[in-house]
Amino acid sequence: MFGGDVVAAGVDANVTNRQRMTQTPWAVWLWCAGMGVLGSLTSLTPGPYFRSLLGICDRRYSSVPLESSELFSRHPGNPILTAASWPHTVNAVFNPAVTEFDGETLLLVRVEDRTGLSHLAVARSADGITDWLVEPDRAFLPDRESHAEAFGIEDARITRIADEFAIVYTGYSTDGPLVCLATTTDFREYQRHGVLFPPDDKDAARFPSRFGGRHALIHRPVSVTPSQAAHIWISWSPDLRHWGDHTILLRARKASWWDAHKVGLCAPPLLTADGWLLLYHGVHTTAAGSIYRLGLALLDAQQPQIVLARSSEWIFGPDAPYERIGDVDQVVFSCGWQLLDDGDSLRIYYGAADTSVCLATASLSGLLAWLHRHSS
Ligand code: BMA
Repeated sequence: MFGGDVVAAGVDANVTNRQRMTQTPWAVWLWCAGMGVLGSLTSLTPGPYFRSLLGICDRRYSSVPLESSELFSRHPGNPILTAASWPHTVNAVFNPAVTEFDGETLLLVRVEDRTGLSHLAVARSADGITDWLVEPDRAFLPDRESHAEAFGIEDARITRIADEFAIVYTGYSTDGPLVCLATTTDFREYQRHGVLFPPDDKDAARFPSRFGGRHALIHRPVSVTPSQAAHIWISWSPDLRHWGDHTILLRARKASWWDAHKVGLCAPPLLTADGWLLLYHGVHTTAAGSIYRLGLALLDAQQPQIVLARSSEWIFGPDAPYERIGDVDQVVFSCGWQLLDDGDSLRIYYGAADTSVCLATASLSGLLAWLHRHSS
């Protein structure tokens, strides 16, 4: 029912060449705890600069509303993958898609090399957290001779349908970003199915099931009139080639809202008892640049063009130093989540500051309860 987003776990089988994640040294945590005690006793807390470096130790400087901040737990080993995890020189690794493959967690990571162009690389882990095996020979590389992928491929979303994995990704064409589809069964051979939507369009994913025999795709075209409106749309197809009944699902809000400038789908829709849960990103533009944060929406299970709920507040935003500072500051951007066997534990894999791969966990029932209370 949940398509490719189910279940981690499984036992590792003689995996070599593991790229190990960087753990926060225990001494740092001890130091944070010590400074907290010392600070409350003597008011000699570290200044704001050190607090920002140690952002996870001091919630007073968090920009995330307290209640929302409690929904997600950042993994203490974040970032779980960095450019240094790769066996060859790359600039940044971020915005991974996720699925379960061969009993392991498989990430299709956006890798930006030192040309500036991106491709999608496979990283696998038995527990989905540590001991990642990066496999460059399984990478999905852009067809640089084609119009659609001339400047690389980016930001995949994976939907498992039976034994096949549908990969919807952004092709960076000579005329801007567009939506492409590929499939694979082994993450070694990739079959391209061409361009689904022309530029500018991205942030797309398939549903794992059909509706009345038709396929549905969520995507994010950008229109130039009356302004740069970047809303989330849903479109329909009998055959994955011919698309119609295009409808706006979620509009970017206006003015000072957290999701005023652009919105776009994050992970593929997740079927819950209450409907399809959407994780989406919203962009707020400030004098200092854009801030990318995450919010939730809920679609009707049978008629996903009907929006049942949409979060008024963001639920996850840049806070930790690795999210605030990087190649693109102030960005959390997710392309995949994974529901574990217990049916409630969610893992959200995300790119931090367009630089590294991170992990946060949440309770599905907690997210749904929060969404029902904070729907606008
Ligand atoms: C979006 C996408 C993402 C990127 C984000 C922040 O438009 O291109 O890949 O993470 O911007 O730079």
